[in-house]
Amino acid sequence: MSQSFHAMWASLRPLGRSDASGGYRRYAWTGADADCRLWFRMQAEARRLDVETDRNGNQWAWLGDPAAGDAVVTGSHLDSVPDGGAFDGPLGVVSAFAALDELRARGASFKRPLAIVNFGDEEGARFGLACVGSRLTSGQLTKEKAYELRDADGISLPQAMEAAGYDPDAIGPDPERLARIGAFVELHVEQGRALDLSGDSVGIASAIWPHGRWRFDFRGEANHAGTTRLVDRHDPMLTYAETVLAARTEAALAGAVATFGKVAVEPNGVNAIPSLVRGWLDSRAADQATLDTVVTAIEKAARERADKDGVDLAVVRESFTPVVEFEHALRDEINRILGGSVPVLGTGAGHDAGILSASVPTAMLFVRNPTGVSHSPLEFAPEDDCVAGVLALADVLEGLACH
Ligand code: HGY
Ligand code: MN
Ligand code: MN
Repeated sequence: MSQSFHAMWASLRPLGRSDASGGYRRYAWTGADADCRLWFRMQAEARRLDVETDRNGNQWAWLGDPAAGDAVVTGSHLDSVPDGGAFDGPLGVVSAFAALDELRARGASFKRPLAIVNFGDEEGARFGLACVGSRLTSGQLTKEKAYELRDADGISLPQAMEAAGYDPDAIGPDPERLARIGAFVELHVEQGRALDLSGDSVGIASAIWPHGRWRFDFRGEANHAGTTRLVDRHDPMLTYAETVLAARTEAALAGAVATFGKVAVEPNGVNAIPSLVRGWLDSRAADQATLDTVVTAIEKAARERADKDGVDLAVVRESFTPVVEFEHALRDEINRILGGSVPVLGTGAGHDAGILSASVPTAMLFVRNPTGVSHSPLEFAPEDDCVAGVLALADVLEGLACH
């Protein structure tokens, strides 16, 4: 099995990789995305799996008849954040194929259909909304709302899908497909250091923190950077800067996290006071009340500073995922299959499993990430931990689908 893991890792590695940063730029409905989709199809066909792409662009590779129902599904996503790492998403997809190879080597016989899935647009790097593929399929994102999504160049999601050869008119909920799933298990690199600290290769997810993305539009007054007196300025960059600092203060006070990781400035000239500064806030907390408190406090600080600067502020929530508590029965069954002493840990990272958990029994396996670094070219998981993850996933799939 580790041979097939290596071979898949090597063939996937160059797709969508930036030579400049060493990170990945696999954005929804782009050429890199198409390359990854072709890679997925080739891996599935090489294993004699029936491959299909659903109405929302998610890819499914089936062993057995989906119509039989009660399928065990595993997989993750292949898209990335800008300059993301190699493991976030792909480790779950590669491990799924490698786990199937392992089960075939063991001579396992499947009593339930098995599927390996590649969910489209999990990171929302291009259109700003996380988990578009799984949200559409589970009915958590309507076709109307999906049609409103635009990328930085003003291209809409349906336009991008059409340009990639997909029919955007078909998108929408897929309850029949979800009804055929008995359990979904997503393996993912840990985006934290809990397993490194506990000394374990593999862990099981307990919950996902509630988290969201808010766009702050700070609208000021464009003017000359060299001739406009300071007292006469309505400079949105100052308001933005104050808001970024307030975000850190409020998150620290609440034991939450808040990040302004993306900013867009108009007209973005060195010698021009901006007319508009757009900042995107990502905030997460262990519970909803804390998250609400933090975001409310950040917005309050932003408005107070906006008043002082004579700047207009509009805040738009662009993405939101409520707290996810993974189903205990499946979680505990997986722990039993894996020997009963696997650490169970929460995470602040969102996943398709979190979205699907509202519709089907869902669980997650985490693989140790010694630095905890993610959403960075430096993201890394040691080979022996990756192999341990594949073997654990194979045990889980065997326990769920072969007995
Ligand atoms: O942002 C997240 O938590 C995930 O990586 N999409
Ligand atoms: Mn991610
Ligand atoms: Mn991910």
